Amino acid sequence: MEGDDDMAVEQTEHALQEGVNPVEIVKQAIVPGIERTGELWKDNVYFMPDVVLSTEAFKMAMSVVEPTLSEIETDKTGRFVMGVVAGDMHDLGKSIVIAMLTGAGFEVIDLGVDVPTEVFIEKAQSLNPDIMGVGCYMTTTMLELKDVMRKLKENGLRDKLKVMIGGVPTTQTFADEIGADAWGKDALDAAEKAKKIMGV
Ligand code: B12
Repeated sequence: MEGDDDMAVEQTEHALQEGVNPVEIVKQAIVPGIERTGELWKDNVYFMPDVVLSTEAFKMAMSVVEPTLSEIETDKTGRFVMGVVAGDMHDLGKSIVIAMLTGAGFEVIDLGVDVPTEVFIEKAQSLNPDIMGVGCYMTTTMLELKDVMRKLKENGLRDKLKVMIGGVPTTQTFADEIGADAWGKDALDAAEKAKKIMGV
């Protein structure tokens, strides 16, 4: 939370060496850490540089635990392709959602940030995901979500996958308006709804 990435790596390695279940490390330490950062940001205790430092520590800790997560998750819940809309570089929310989905047993393919609509379409075709997650973090990039939905339909892909959306300016009402299958309030909500979609 305090952005000490060396310590984040050391503590994660230490927990793994001690035999702590990697899913529990994500659920009980790494995710709560970044969620607390989000709360401190909301309460005006943390400023943007603090948030950026916390993210770096979050990512470093995740990089230690991720290889072990994919080793133990042999029985996948489903395939989830995730990306952030064009023009939007925010990736903290996406990283947390990916961590939670991985913990829930999904095979997650991360398309990254600033993803053009065409790439979402191309990946929907080539990767054949069960669910496509689209993140959007600014009011100025919300129209891109509509564009992704429209192009999925135009390319005959809409009935082949479920679409989940999320990010600060999005709401359930907006999700309904653009015809998304689900909206995730936070990472936990996202993982629960994704599991529900898969019937788990
Ligand atoms: C950190 C941050 C940054 C960092 C990003 C670092 C990074 N690696 O991501 C930096 C400093 C780089 C940054 C840059 C900018 N930012 Co900024 N940023 C933020 C800030 C403070 C926090 C966002 C965040 O990470 N929150 C914490 C995460 C954990 O929460 P979350 O994103 O909501 O995600 C949760 C849920 O939404 C959900 N979820 C998220 N994604 C998904 C996806 C799916 C599919 C589902 C189901 C659920 C889900 O689960 C997540 C976990 O619980 C917000 C303020 C705010 N209150 O949000 C502004 C904010 C988003 N930024 C803003 C702006 C304007 C910018 C800049 C344009 C600033 C500038 N002038 O340069 C640039 C944009 C660059 C670009 N093109 O994208 C504005 C957007 C305003 C608007 N129009 O809507 C905000 C709202 C700040 C403000 N009040 O003005 N930013």
